[in-house]
Amino acid sequence: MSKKPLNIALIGYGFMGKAHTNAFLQAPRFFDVRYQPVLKAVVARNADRVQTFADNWGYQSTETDWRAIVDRKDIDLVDIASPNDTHAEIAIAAARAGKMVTCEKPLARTAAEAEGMVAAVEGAGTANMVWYNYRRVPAVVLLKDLIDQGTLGRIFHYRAQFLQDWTIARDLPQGGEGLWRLDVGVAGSGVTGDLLAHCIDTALWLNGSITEVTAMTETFIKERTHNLTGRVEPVGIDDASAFLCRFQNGSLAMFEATRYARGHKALYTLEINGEHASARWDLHDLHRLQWFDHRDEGRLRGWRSIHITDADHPYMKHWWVPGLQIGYEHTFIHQFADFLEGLGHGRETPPTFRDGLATEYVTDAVLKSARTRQWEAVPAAHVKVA
Ligand code: SOE
Repeated sequence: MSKKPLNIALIGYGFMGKAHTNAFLQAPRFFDVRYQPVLKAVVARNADRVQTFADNWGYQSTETDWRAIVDRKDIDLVDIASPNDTHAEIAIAAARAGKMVTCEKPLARTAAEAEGMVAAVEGAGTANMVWYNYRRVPAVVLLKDLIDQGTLGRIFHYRAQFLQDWTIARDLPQGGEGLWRLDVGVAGSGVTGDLLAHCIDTALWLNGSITEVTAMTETFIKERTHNLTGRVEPVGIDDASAFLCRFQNGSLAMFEATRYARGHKALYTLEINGEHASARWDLHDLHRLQWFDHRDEGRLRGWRSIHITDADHPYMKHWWVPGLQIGYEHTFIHQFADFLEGLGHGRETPPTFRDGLATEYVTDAVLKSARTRQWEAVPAAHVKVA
């Protein structure tokens, strides 16, 4: 069966632009999907560098202003991989022009911005998705299946951490290319929106809604030179963020993220404890699920380390022979393959913008609680926004 072309315009060519483009190229090669992504255009302000990116990855054309893309009739899908302060304006304009929109996480800088984006895509009835890629790790998908089947029983606890160490140096500037994550105006927040957002998205998916949070944040280095102004300016982002929360299902949880955990580069770990079983997962060992089942025969009971590389594990039949591993980039390929599959069947593919909004409500409540030093309620994201 011949595949239907899906003309894509990518906005932004940094780390995420590469991860997304690789997914556009590989998804139809390894998965049997009805659409064929076509790399129509890539957009970035620097004309020479965007052309180099286009040549390297095979984009047919370049633009230096995203508005040109929204006006182009030959674009079906706008993929946003530019810094957080650009997401809302581009997504809303693209949706109003009838384009499908996929957006790098976090969906926006604040829940208020995200609400506008949800209203735009839902109002236009256009396909949309947020790139929370860790939902597509095979071990995490297997855990989701086990939870949904009731294998763990009643859930008591959820714990997640995302630890990095790349901003400890005092002389690291803030702002500009590569360092916009340190500039609160561009990023919206620090580790809360950048790292905890991943932990929250996975948790909401695995364990249901969060109802209330109490949080603390800290900015360890209060001033840094700004790359764009050349001046030493106050740092507005949170360098570390931790919160306690309650889930709708009655379970209690602890979350922590920091860029000041010396020795940890991207250590995302999660654990869930149920009445019958517990599971642990670790991004540095992403193809393993640690599993403990209290129903095992007593003398043999203990933690098992399951190597998630068999053909009956989620997504794995599409890759190599059993025992051979996949990595970080495959999570994006899986997510885009699911998106193409969803399009082929007229279904939405989670996490949608509305799912992304649910995470924004939690991150907003975390930042608010850190300011007020009070428990803060988290609004439900299933209510249609105006
Ligand atoms: C930050 O260093 C970062 O690149 C995040 O922005 C990504 O979302 C995360 O997956 C890895 O770390």
